[in-house]
Amino acid sequence: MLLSKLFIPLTKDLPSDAKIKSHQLMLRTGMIRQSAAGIYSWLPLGFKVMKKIEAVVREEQNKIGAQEMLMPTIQSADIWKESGRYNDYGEEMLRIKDRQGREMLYGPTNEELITDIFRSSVKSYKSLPQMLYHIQWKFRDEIRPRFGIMRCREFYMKDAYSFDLDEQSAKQSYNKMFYSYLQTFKRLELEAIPMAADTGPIGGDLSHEFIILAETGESNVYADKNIFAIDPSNYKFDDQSLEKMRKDFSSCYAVTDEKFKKDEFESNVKKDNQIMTKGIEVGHIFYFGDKYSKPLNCLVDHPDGKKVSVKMGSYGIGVSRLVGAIIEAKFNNDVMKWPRSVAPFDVVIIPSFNKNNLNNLEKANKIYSELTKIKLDVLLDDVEENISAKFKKHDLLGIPYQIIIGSKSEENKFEFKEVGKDAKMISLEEIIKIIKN
Ligand code: 5CA
Repeated sequence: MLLSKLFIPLTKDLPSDAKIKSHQLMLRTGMIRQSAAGIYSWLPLGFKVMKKIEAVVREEQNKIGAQEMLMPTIQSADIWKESGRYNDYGEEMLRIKDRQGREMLYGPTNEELITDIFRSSVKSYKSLPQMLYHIQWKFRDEIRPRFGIMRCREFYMKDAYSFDLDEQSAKQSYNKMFYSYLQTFKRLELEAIPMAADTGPIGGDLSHEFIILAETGESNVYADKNIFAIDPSNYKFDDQSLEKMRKDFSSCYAVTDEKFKKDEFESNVKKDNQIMTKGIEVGHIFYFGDKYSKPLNCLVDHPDGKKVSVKMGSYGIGVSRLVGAIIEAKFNNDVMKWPRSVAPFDVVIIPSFNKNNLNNLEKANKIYSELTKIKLDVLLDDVEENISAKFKKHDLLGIPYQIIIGSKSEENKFEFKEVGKDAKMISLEEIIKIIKN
Protein backbone atom coordinates (compact mmCIF):
# COMPACT_ATOMS: atom_id res chain seq x y z
CA MET A 1 0.00 0.00 0.00
CA LEU A 2 1.22 3.48 -0.85
CA LEU A 3 0.93 5.96 1.98
CA SER A 4 -0.31 8.62 -0.47
CA LYS A 5 -3.30 6.39 -1.28
CA LEU A 6 -4.10 5.23 2.25
CA PHE A 7 -7.13 6.84 3.88
CA ILE A 8 -5.43 7.87 7.06
CA PRO A 9 -6.54 11.29 8.25
CA LEU A 10 -3.66 12.29 10.53
CA THR A 11 -4.72 15.06 12.91
CA LYS A 12 -2.84 17.29 15.29
CA ASP A 13 -5.78 18.91 17.09
CA LEU A 14 -7.10 16.70 19.82
CA PRO A 15 -10.41 17.15 21.62
CA SER A 16 -10.08 18.06 25.30
CA ASP A 17 -11.59 14.76 26.43
CA ALA A 18 -8.74 12.75 24.85
CA LYS A 19 -6.89 12.30 28.13
CA ILE A 20 -5.08 8.99 27.77
CA LYS A 21 -2.40 8.08 25.28
CA SER A 22 -4.36 5.40 23.43
CA HIS A 23 -7.26 7.75 22.76
CA GLN A 24 -4.88 10.49 21.62
CA LEU A 25 -2.83 8.20 19.38
CA MET A 26 -5.90 6.63 17.78
CA LEU A 27 -7.28 10.06 16.90
CA ARG A 28 -3.93 11.43 15.75
CA THR A 29 -3.31 8.51 13.40
CA GLY A 30 -6.87 8.45 12.11
CA MET A 31 -7.66 4.97 13.44
CA ILE A 32 -11.10 5.94 14.71
CA ARG A 33 -13.56 8.75 14.49
CA GLN A 34 -16.25 9.51 17.03
CA SER A 35 -19.74 9.55 15.57
CA ALA A 36 -21.71 10.08 18.82
CA ALA A 37 -20.82 9.91 22.53
CA GLY A 38 -19.16 6.53 23.08
CA ILE A 39 -19.79 5.41 19.49
CA TYR A 40 -16.96 5.23 16.96
CA SER A 41 -16.31 4.49 13.33
CA TRP A 42 -13.25 2.38 12.69
CA LEU A 43 -11.17 3.82 9.83
CA PRO A 44 -8.87 1.60 7.73
CA LEU A 45 -5.81 1.64 10.02
CA GLY A 46 -7.76 1.03 13.24
CA PHE A 47 -9.99 -1.52 11.56
CA LYS A 48 -7.00 -3.47 10.28
CA VAL A 49 -5.44 -3.71 13.74
CA MET A 50 -8.75 -4.72 15.31
CA LYS A 51 -9.29 -7.44 12.68
CA LYS A 52 -5.83 -8.83 13.38
CA ILE A 53 -6.56 -8.97 17.11
CA GLU A 54 -9.83 -10.70 16.29
CA ALA A 55 -7.93 -13.30 14.22
CA VAL A 56 -5.61 -14.12 17.12
CA VAL A 57 -8.56 -14.42 19.52
CA ARG A 58 -10.39 -16.66 17.03
CA GLU A 59 -7.42 -18.98 16.49
CA GLU A 60 -6.94 -19.47 20.22
CA GLN A 61 -10.65 -20.15 20.75
CA ASN A 62 -10.66 -22.72 17.95
CA LYS A 63 -7.58 -24.41 19.41
CA ILE A 64 -9.44 -25.35 22.60
CA GLY A 65 -12.40 -26.70 20.65
CA ALA A 66 -14.76 -23.72 20.89
CA GLN A 67 -16.97 -23.38 17.78
CA GLU A 68 -17.66 -20.06 16.10
CA MET A 69 -21.18 -18.92 15.28
CA LEU A 70 -22.88 -15.55 14.95
CA MET A 71 -25.83 -14.25 16.93
CA PRO A 72 -27.62 -11.01 16.02
CA THR A 73 -27.07 -7.68 17.73
CA ILE A 74 -30.82 -7.14 18.19
CA GLN A 75 -32.59 -9.51 20.59
CA SER A 76 -36.16 -10.04 21.72
CA ALA A 77 -36.96 -8.79 25.23
CA ASP A 78 -38.96 -11.99 25.93
CA ILE A 79 -35.99 -14.20 26.78
CA TRP A 80 -34.60 -11.49 29.08
CA LYS A 81 -37.93 -11.40 30.88
CA GLU A 82 -37.69 -15.18 31.33
CA SER A 83 -34.28 -14.91 32.99
CA GLY A 84 -35.37 -11.92 35.09
CA ARG A 85 -32.58 -9.69 33.77
CA TYR A 86 -34.80 -7.44 31.66
CA ASN A 87 -35.47 -5.23 34.65
CA ASP A 88 -32.26 -5.97 36.56
CA TYR A 89 -30.05 -4.70 33.73
CA GLY A 90 -31.43 -1.20 34.19
CA GLU A 91 -30.54 1.87 32.14
CA GLU A 92 -27.47 0.30 30.60
CA MET A 93 -29.63 -1.69 28.22
CA LEU A 94 -30.73 0.02 25.03
CA ARG A 95 -34.40 -0.87 24.58
CA ILE A 96 -36.09 -0.57 21.21
CA LYS A 97 -39.63 -1.12 19.90
CA ASP A 98 -40.19 -2.43 16.40
CA ARG A 99 -43.09 -1.23 14.17
CA GLN A 100 -45.42 -3.82 15.71
CA GLY A 101 -44.63 -2.46 19.14
CA ARG A 102 -42.63 -5.56 20.11
CA GLU A 103 -39.99 -4.99 22.76
CA MET A 104 -36.49 -5.54 21.47
CA LEU A 105 -33.03 -4.61 22.70
CA TYR A 106 -29.49 -4.17 21.43
CA GLY A 107 -27.61 -7.01 23.11
CA PRO A 108 -25.22 -6.02 25.90
CA THR A 109 -24.27 -9.73 26.24
CA ASN A 110 -25.76 -13.06 25.10
CA GLU A 111 -26.36 -15.50 27.97
CA GLU A 112 -30.13 -15.57 27.37
CA LEU A 113 -29.97 -15.90 23.58
CA ILE A 114 -27.42 -18.71 23.59
CA THR A 115 -29.39 -20.55 26.30
CA ASP A 116 -32.52 -20.21 24.18
CA ILE A 117 -30.70 -21.68 21.17
CA PHE A 118 -29.26 -24.49 23.26
CA ARG A 119 -32.51 -25.51 24.97
CA SER A 120 -34.29 -25.94 21.68
CA SER A 121 -31.52 -28.04 20.11
CA VAL A 122 -29.83 -30.16 22.78
CA LYS A 123 -31.77 -32.72 24.80
CA SER A 124 -29.25 -35.29 25.98
CA TYR A 125 -26.07 -35.48 28.04
CA LYS A 126 -24.58 -37.27 25.00
CA SER A 127 -24.25 -33.91 23.22
CA LEU A 128 -22.28 -32.36 26.08
CA PRO A 129 -19.88 -30.68 26.68
CA GLN A 130 -20.14 -27.84 24.16
CA MET A 131 -18.37 -24.51 23.80
CA LEU A 132 -19.74 -21.89 21.40
CA TYR A 133 -18.58 -18.37 20.73
CA HIS A 134 -19.18 -15.40 18.51
CA ILE A 135 -17.46 -12.09 17.89
CA GLN A 136 -20.08 -9.40 17.64
CA TRP A 137 -20.87 -5.77 18.47
CA LYS A 138 -22.44 -5.07 21.85
CA PHE A 139 -24.16 -1.99 23.18
CA ARG A 140 -24.13 -0.79 26.78
CA ASP A 141 -25.45 2.65 27.55
CA GLU A 142 -22.61 3.45 29.96
CA ILE A 143 -23.25 6.46 32.21
CA ARG A 144 -19.82 7.84 31.53
CA PRO A 145 -18.29 6.61 28.27
CA ARG A 146 -14.66 7.74 28.27
CA PHE A 147 -11.13 7.08 27.12
CA GLY A 148 -12.19 6.60 23.50
CA ILE A 149 -12.83 2.98 22.62
CA MET A 150 -11.69 1.78 26.07
CA ARG A 151 -15.01 2.47 27.75
CA CYS A 152 -17.49 3.16 25.03
CA ARG A 153 -21.12 2.34 24.39
CA GLU A 154 -20.79 0.27 21.23
CA PHE A 155 -17.89 -2.18 21.38
CA TYR A 156 -16.69 -5.39 19.79
CA MET A 157 -16.54 -8.43 22.02
CA LYS A 158 -15.71 -12.10 21.76
CA ASP A 159 -18.16 -13.91 23.99
CA ALA A 160 -18.07 -17.65 24.51
CA TYR A 161 -20.46 -19.92 26.39
CA SER A 162 -19.86 -23.40 27.79
CA PHE A 163 -22.44 -26.11 28.48
CA ASP A 164 -21.71 -29.10 30.71
CA LEU A 165 -23.58 -31.82 32.52
CA ASP A 166 -22.16 -31.19 35.99
CA GLU A 167 -20.12 -28.74 37.97
CA GLN A 168 -16.88 -30.70 37.74
CA SER A 169 -16.97 -30.84 33.96
CA ALA A 170 -18.07 -27.16 33.78
CA LYS A 171 -15.00 -26.18 35.77
CA GLN A 172 -12.85 -28.09 33.29
CA SER A 173 -14.34 -25.94 30.52
CA TYR A 174 -13.62 -22.86 32.64
CA ASN A 175 -9.99 -23.96 33.03
CA LYS A 176 -9.60 -24.45 29.27
CA MET A 177 -10.80 -20.91 28.66
CA PHE A 178 -8.52 -19.64 31.41
CA TYR A 179 -5.61 -21.27 29.57
CA SER A 180 -6.78 -20.00 26.19
CA TYR A 181 -6.92 -16.44 27.52
CA LEU A 182 -3.34 -16.62 28.77
CA GLN A 183 -2.22 -17.89 25.34
CA THR A 184 -4.20 -15.18 23.53
CA PHE A 185 -2.75 -12.31 25.54
CA LYS A 186 0.75 -13.74 25.23
CA ARG A 187 0.45 -13.71 21.42
CA LEU A 188 -0.62 -10.08 21.68
CA GLU A 189 2.59 -9.49 23.69
CA LEU A 190 0.60 -8.48 26.76
CA GLU A 191 1.20 -9.62 30.29
CA ALA A 192 -2.32 -10.25 31.54
CA ILE A 193 -2.84 -11.28 35.16
CA PRO A 194 -5.88 -13.37 36.08
CA MET A 195 -7.49 -11.86 39.15
CA ALA A 196 -10.30 -13.12 41.36
CA ALA A 197 -13.31 -10.98 40.44
CA ASP A 198 -16.82 -10.01 41.38
CA THR A 199 -19.48 -11.35 39.05
CA GLY A 200 -21.66 -8.20 38.76
CA PRO A 201 -24.73 -8.41 36.52
CA ILE A 202 -23.56 -11.65 34.88
CA GLY A 203 -23.72 -13.56 38.21
CA GLY A 204 -22.17 -16.80 39.47
CA ASP A 205 -19.66 -17.86 42.07
CA LEU A 206 -16.36 -18.24 40.20
CA SER A 207 -14.90 -15.47 38.11
CA HIS A 208 -11.59 -14.05 36.94
CA GLU A 209 -10.75 -10.77 35.30
CA PHE A 210 -7.69 -10.64 33.05
CA ILE A 211 -5.93 -7.39 33.74
CA ILE A 212 -2.95 -5.78 32.09
CA LEU A 213 -1.02 -3.33 34.22
CA ALA A 214 -1.20 0.27 32.99
CA GLU A 215 -1.19 3.54 34.90
CA THR A 216 -4.17 4.75 32.89
CA GLY A 217 -6.25 1.69 33.76
CA GLU A 218 -9.63 2.13 35.41
CA SER A 219 -9.22 -0.65 37.97
CA ASN A 220 -7.01 -0.44 41.04
CA VAL A 221 -4.93 -3.58 41.29
CA TYR A 222 -3.50 -5.23 44.41
CA ALA A 223 -1.28 -8.22 43.80
CA ASP A 224 1.51 -10.42 45.04
CA LYS A 225 4.39 -10.04 42.62
CA ASN A 226 4.98 -13.82 42.75
CA ILE A 227 2.07 -14.13 40.34
CA PHE A 228 4.43 -13.01 37.55
CA ALA A 229 6.64 -16.02 38.19
CA ILE A 230 3.90 -18.50 37.21
CA ASP A 231 4.64 -19.68 33.69
CA PRO A 232 1.61 -21.11 31.83
CA SER A 233 3.94 -23.02 29.50
CA ASN A 234 4.80 -25.30 32.44
CA TYR A 235 1.30 -26.78 32.33
CA LYS A 236 -0.06 -29.40 29.96
CA PHE A 237 -3.39 -29.16 28.20
CA ASP A 238 -5.12 -31.83 30.25
CA ASP A 239 -7.80 -31.50 32.90
CA GLN A 240 -5.54 -32.22 35.87
CA SER A 241 -2.75 -29.90 34.83
CA LEU A 242 -5.14 -27.06 33.90
CA GLU A 243 -6.90 -27.38 37.27
CA LYS A 244 -3.51 -27.08 38.97
CA MET A 245 -2.69 -24.04 36.84
CA ARG A 246 -5.87 -22.21 37.86
CA LYS A 247 -5.29 -23.12 41.49
CA ASP A 248 -1.65 -21.94 41.37
CA PHE A 249 -2.75 -18.59 39.97
CA SER A 250 -5.62 -18.34 42.46
CA SER A 251 -3.32 -19.06 45.40
CA CYS A 252 -1.38 -15.85 44.64
CA TYR A 253 -3.16 -12.76 45.95
CA ALA A 254 -4.36 -10.64 43.00
CA VAL A 255 -7.59 -8.60 43.12
CA THR A 256 -9.15 -5.37 41.89
CA ASP A 257 -11.08 -2.80 43.95
CA GLU A 258 -14.30 -4.76 44.51
CA LYS A 259 -12.55 -7.68 46.20
CA PHE A 260 -9.82 -5.69 47.94
CA LYS A 261 -9.55 -5.85 51.74
CA LYS A 262 -6.58 -4.00 53.19
CA ASP A 263 -5.99 -6.33 56.15
CA GLU A 264 -6.26 -9.42 53.95
CA PHE A 265 -3.71 -7.97 51.49
CA GLU A 266 -1.26 -7.01 54.23
CA SER A 267 -1.48 -10.31 56.08
CA ASN A 268 -1.26 -12.45 52.92
CA VAL A 269 1.46 -10.65 50.96
CA LYS A 270 4.94 -9.80 52.27
CA LYS A 271 5.64 -6.05 52.16
CA ASP A 272 8.36 -6.43 49.49
CA ASN A 273 6.02 -8.40 47.24
CA GLN A 274 3.07 -6.03 47.39
CA ILE A 275 2.10 -4.45 44.07
CA MET A 276 -0.43 -1.61 44.12
CA THR A 277 -1.11 -0.14 40.72
CA LYS A 278 -3.75 0.27 38.06
CA GLY A 279 -4.86 -2.00 35.27
CA ILE A 280 -7.10 -2.47 32.24
CA GLU A 281 -9.60 -5.32 32.14
CA VAL A 282 -9.19 -7.03 28.77
CA GLY A 283 -11.11 -10.20 29.55
CA HIS A 284 -13.54 -11.60 32.09
CA ILE A 285 -14.67 -15.19 32.62
CA PHE A 286 -17.56 -16.52 34.71
CA TYR A 287 -18.86 -19.84 35.98
CA PHE A 288 -22.50 -19.48 37.00
CA GLY A 289 -23.92 -23.04 36.99
CA ASP A 290 -27.65 -22.95 36.31
CA LYS A 291 -28.28 -19.23 36.79
CA TYR A 292 -29.73 -18.98 33.24
CA SER A 293 -30.46 -22.61 32.37
CA LYS A 294 -32.84 -23.00 35.33
CA PRO A 295 -35.21 -20.06 34.70
CA LEU A 296 -35.03 -20.69 30.94
CA ASN A 297 -35.72 -24.38 31.46
CA CYS A 298 -32.67 -25.56 29.52
CA LEU A 299 -32.73 -29.22 30.53
CA VAL A 300 -30.93 -32.33 29.31
CA ASP A 301 -31.43 -36.02 30.06
CA HIS A 302 -28.93 -37.22 32.66
CA PRO A 303 -27.47 -40.77 32.21
CA ASP A 304 -29.45 -41.88 35.30
CA GLY A 305 -32.77 -40.86 33.74
CA LYS A 306 -33.40 -37.50 35.49
CA LYS A 307 -33.65 -34.20 33.66
CA VAL A 308 -31.08 -31.66 34.83
CA SER A 309 -30.31 -28.00 34.08
CA VAL A 310 -27.06 -27.63 32.13
CA LYS A 311 -24.16 -25.97 33.92
CA MET A 312 -22.89 -22.91 32.11
CA GLY A 313 -20.08 -20.41 32.00
CA SER A 314 -19.46 -17.31 29.89
CA TYR A 315 -16.19 -15.85 28.73
CA GLY A 316 -15.60 -12.37 27.30
CA ILE A 317 -12.69 -10.63 25.62
CA GLY A 318 -12.89 -6.94 24.77
CA VAL A 319 -11.60 -7.13 21.18
CA SER A 320 -12.03 -3.41 20.44
CA ARG A 321 -10.79 -2.42 23.92
CA LEU A 322 -7.64 -4.46 23.26
CA VAL A 323 -6.61 -2.03 20.49
CA GLY A 324 -6.42 0.72 23.14
CA ALA A 325 -4.96 -1.57 25.78
CA ILE A 326 -2.09 -2.56 23.47
CA ILE A 327 -1.35 1.11 22.80
CA GLU A 328 -1.34 1.84 26.55
CA ALA A 329 1.17 -0.98 27.01
CA LYS A 330 3.39 -0.33 23.97
CA PHE A 331 3.35 3.45 23.31
CA ASN A 332 6.27 4.90 25.26
CA ASN A 333 8.16 8.17 24.97
CA ASP A 334 6.01 9.20 22.00
CA VAL A 335 6.98 6.10 20.02
CA MET A 336 4.50 3.34 19.18
CA LYS A 337 5.47 -0.22 18.35
CA TRP A 338 2.68 -2.63 17.47
CA PRO A 339 3.22 -6.29 18.36
CA ARG A 340 4.02 -8.12 15.12
CA SER A 341 0.93 -10.29 15.42
CA VAL A 342 -1.38 -7.27 15.02
CA ALA A 343 0.74 -4.57 13.33
CA PRO A 344 -1.14 -2.75 10.53
CA PHE A 345 1.76 -3.53 8.14
CA ASP A 346 4.74 -5.90 8.39
CA VAL A 347 7.23 -3.23 7.35
CA VAL A 348 7.41 0.36 6.10
CA ILE A 349 9.83 1.66 3.45
CA ILE A 350 10.82 5.27 4.07
CA PRO A 351 12.71 6.90 1.18
CA SER A 352 14.11 10.40 1.50
CA PHE A 353 13.43 12.20 -1.80
CA ASN A 354 12.23 15.35 -3.49
CA LYS A 355 10.88 16.07 -6.94
CA ASN A 356 14.36 17.01 -8.26
CA ASN A 357 15.90 13.74 -7.17
CA LEU A 358 13.72 10.65 -7.27
CA ASN A 359 16.55 8.06 -7.01
CA ASN A 360 15.64 6.92 -3.52
CA LEU A 361 11.96 6.69 -4.38
CA GLU A 362 12.85 4.48 -7.35
CA LYS A 363 14.97 2.23 -5.13
CA ALA A 364 12.11 2.11 -2.64
CA ASN A 365 9.68 1.10 -5.39
CA LYS A 366 11.93 -1.82 -6.37
CA ILE A 367 12.16 -3.07 -2.78
CA TYR A 368 8.41 -2.61 -2.44
CA SER A 369 7.69 -4.89 -5.38
CA GLU A 370 10.21 -7.51 -4.15
CA LEU A 371 8.58 -7.61 -0.73
CA THR A 372 4.97 -7.61 -1.91
CA LYS A 373 5.84 -10.46 -4.30
CA ILE A 374 6.63 -12.65 -1.30
CA LYS A 375 3.31 -11.65 0.32
CA LEU A 376 4.61 -9.25 2.94
CA ASP A 377 2.19 -6.47 3.83
CA VAL A 378 4.27 -3.40 3.03
CA LEU A 379 3.66 0.33 3.38
CA LEU A 380 5.67 2.63 1.13
CA ASP A 381 5.94 6.22 2.32
CA ASP A 382 5.82 7.88 -1.10
CA VAL A 383 4.82 11.28 0.30
CA GLU A 384 7.26 14.10 -0.47
CA GLU A 385 8.12 15.52 2.92
CA ASN A 386 11.28 16.19 4.89
CA ILE A 387 12.75 13.13 6.50
CA SER A 388 12.42 14.25 10.12
CA ALA A 389 8.68 14.87 9.62
CA LYS A 390 8.46 11.38 8.11
CA PHE A 391 10.19 9.83 11.11
CA LYS A 392 7.84 11.64 13.49
CA LYS A 393 4.84 10.28 11.60
CA HIS A 394 6.19 6.73 11.67
CA ASP A 395 6.90 7.01 15.40
CA LEU A 396 3.13 7.26 15.75
CA LEU A 397 2.10 4.69 13.14
CA GLY A 398 4.12 2.08 15.02
CA ILE A 399 4.95 -0.33 12.16
CA PRO A 400 7.57 -2.51 13.86
CA TYR A 401 10.17 -2.57 11.01
CA GLN A 402 11.49 0.29 8.88
CA ILE A 403 13.67 0.25 5.76
CA ILE A 404 15.15 3.71 5.37
CA ILE A 405 16.41 4.70 1.91
CA GLY A 406 18.55 7.79 2.31
CA SER A 407 22.10 9.02 1.99
CA LYS A 408 23.43 5.99 3.90
CA SER A 409 22.00 3.38 1.49
CA GLU A 410 24.57 1.42 -0.49
CA GLU A 411 24.12 -0.53 -3.70
CA ASN A 412 22.95 -3.71 -1.99
CA LYS A 413 22.59 -2.70 1.63
CA PHE A 414 19.86 -0.70 3.28
CA GLU A 415 19.34 0.94 6.62
CA PHE A 416 17.03 -1.37 8.53
CA LYS A 417 15.54 -0.62 11.89
CA GLU A 418 13.40 -2.49 14.32
CA VAL A 419 11.55 0.21 16.29
CA GLY A 420 13.26 0.73 19.65
CA LYS A 421 16.57 -0.74 18.46
CA ASP A 422 19.58 0.70 16.61
CA ALA A 423 19.50 0.79 12.81
CA LYS A 424 21.86 -1.51 10.87
CA MET A 425 23.03 -1.73 7.24
CA ILE A 426 22.00 -5.09 5.83
CA SER A 427 21.01 -6.75 2.58
CA LEU A 428 17.43 -7.27 1.44
CA GLU A 429 17.82 -11.05 1.97
CA GLU A 430 18.74 -10.49 5.61
CA ILE A 431 15.87 -8.03 6.02
CA ILE A 432 13.39 -10.60 4.67
CA LYS A 433 14.78 -13.26 6.98
CA ILE A 434 14.25 -11.04 10.04
CA ILE A 435 10.74 -9.95 9.07
CA LYS A 436 9.61 -13.47 8.20
CA ASN A 437 11.14 -15.03 11.30
N1 5CA B 1 -21.12 -12.11 29.28
C1 5CA B 1 -19.87 -11.85 29.93
C2 5CA B 1 -18.79 -12.69 29.38
S1 5CA B 1 -19.01 -13.05 27.72
C3 5CA B 1 -19.54 -10.35 29.80
O1 5CA B 1 -20.24 -9.62 29.16
N2 5CA B 1 -18.47 -9.97 30.47
S2 5CA B 1 -17.96 -8.46 30.63
O2 5CA B 1 -19.06 -7.60 30.96
O3 5CA B 1 -16.92 -8.49 31.60
O4 5CA B 1 -17.38 -7.99 29.26
C4 5CA B 1 -16.32 -8.71 28.63
C5 5CA B 1 -15.21 -7.77 28.19
O5 5CA B 1 -15.72 -6.78 27.30
C6 5CA B 1 -14.57 -6.97 29.32
O6 5CA B 1 -13.58 -7.71 29.98
C7 5CA B 1 -14.01 -5.76 28.56
O7 5CA B 1 -12.73 -6.10 28.05
C8 5CA B 1 -14.99 -5.58 27.43
N3 5CA B 1 -15.92 -4.46 27.73
C9 5CA B 1 -16.93 -4.45 28.62
N4 5CA B 1 -17.54 -3.25 28.64
C10 5CA B 1 -16.90 -2.47 27.72
C11 5CA B 1 -17.08 -1.12 27.26
N5 5CA B 1 -18.03 -0.34 27.73
N6 5CA B 1 -16.24 -0.64 26.31
C12 5CA B 1 -15.28 -1.44 25.78
N7 5CA B 1 -15.08 -2.73 26.17
C13 5CA B 1 -15.86 -3.24 27.13
